[in-house]
Amino acid sequence: MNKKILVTRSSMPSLDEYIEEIKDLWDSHWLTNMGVKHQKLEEQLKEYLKVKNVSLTTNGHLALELGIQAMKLQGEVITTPFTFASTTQAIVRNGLTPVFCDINPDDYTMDVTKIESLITDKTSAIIPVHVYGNICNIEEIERIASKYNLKVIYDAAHTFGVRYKGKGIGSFGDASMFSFHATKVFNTIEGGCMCYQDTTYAMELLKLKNFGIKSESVVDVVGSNAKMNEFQSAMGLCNLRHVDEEIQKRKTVVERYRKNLNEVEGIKLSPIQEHVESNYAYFPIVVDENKFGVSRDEICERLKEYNIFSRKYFYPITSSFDCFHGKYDVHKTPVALHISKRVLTLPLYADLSLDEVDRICSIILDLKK
Ligand code: T4K
Repeated sequence: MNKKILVTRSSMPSLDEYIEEIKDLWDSHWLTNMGVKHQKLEEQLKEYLKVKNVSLTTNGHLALELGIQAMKLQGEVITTPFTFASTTQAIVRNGLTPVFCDINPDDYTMDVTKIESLITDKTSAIIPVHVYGNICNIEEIERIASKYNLKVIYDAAHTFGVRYKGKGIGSFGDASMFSFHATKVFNTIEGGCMCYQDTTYAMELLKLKNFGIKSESVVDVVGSNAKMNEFQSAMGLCNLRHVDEEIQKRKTVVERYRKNLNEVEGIKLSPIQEHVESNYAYFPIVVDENKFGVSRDEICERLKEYNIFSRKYFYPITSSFDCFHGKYDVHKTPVALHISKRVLTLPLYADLSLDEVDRICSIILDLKK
């Protein structure tokens, strides 16, 4: 049997490098609660991500939940159902109503032409998603948000290190959440952060991620526990030293996929966006069964026969999840519904060899009718 190839594989520093990084934790016995490594990683990330403020969290999801709380959002939030469970659940778990905007069929981000018609007097914010590393139409979202006085929090889980017109992608909107999960371009095992423009959120986020504690004797908000610990931060400090090299390697893998699958009838690739320095986070293909001859599901199953595990990110769309008990009409976002039934993300990680990419592509191309 061929070696198992999963959709991704965590980037890791050498064991020696990690051990070196965590050694001083045995001297200090300081393991969590915003320790030295946590502070150092926040500083380094500010610089790397080209953002004003960074607040580290246990994971990306909690960053999003706490970001929503810090901004005291209320009522309705315009978002997209073509995302990971986290985005929609962060909104719902905060007692807010998600209002689903469709996506555009080219890059799968929020269709900005549909936002204004969804705004009501209850709308407090827009939470768009930079999906797969494709960035949203930032300028138009900014225009709409300022016209209607709405907050914007980007789910930037997929866009670590992405730059737009030379600026860090996390410097747009009021805030952006990055995920540092094991499956992401940059990981802290689990982890994440909220980047934000307005420095007054600093204290709020600090309190929210630490039980609302303002000082030893004052607890003035109902908080959570979402602190990144020192071992996670140490992993981040190590991985950050190598992330540029990792992104370069991913680029080579993506270019090989593009070379092999470009202009295959019935297979659509993500666009190369203008003014964007990509991080090559995911490699989605959208399969048109009528033109390609077999469906997305058949490709996924055939790859499995070869021990290759692609994934249907993002299927089903979040608005159709059982936990929402049919509350949302999935037909109001027909493009998201359509793409979710046809999209397949192919294996992608820095050390995926070009031979393996060629093999994956030839298994797919052999299916073409
Ligand atoms: N917003 C968006 C748009 C997101 O995509 C995500 C996370 C979030 C918000 C929330 O951020 P976090 O709170 O997670 O920081 C995975 C990840 O768990 C999840 O973080 C990620 N999105 C999502 C797209 O993918 P699963 O359920 O597909 O994970 P799993 O366990 O099936 O792993 C996928 C593959 O990754 C495995 O086949 C192999 C590889 N892997 C996995 C793990 C756990 C590794 O190489 N190492 C590992 O430790 O959700």
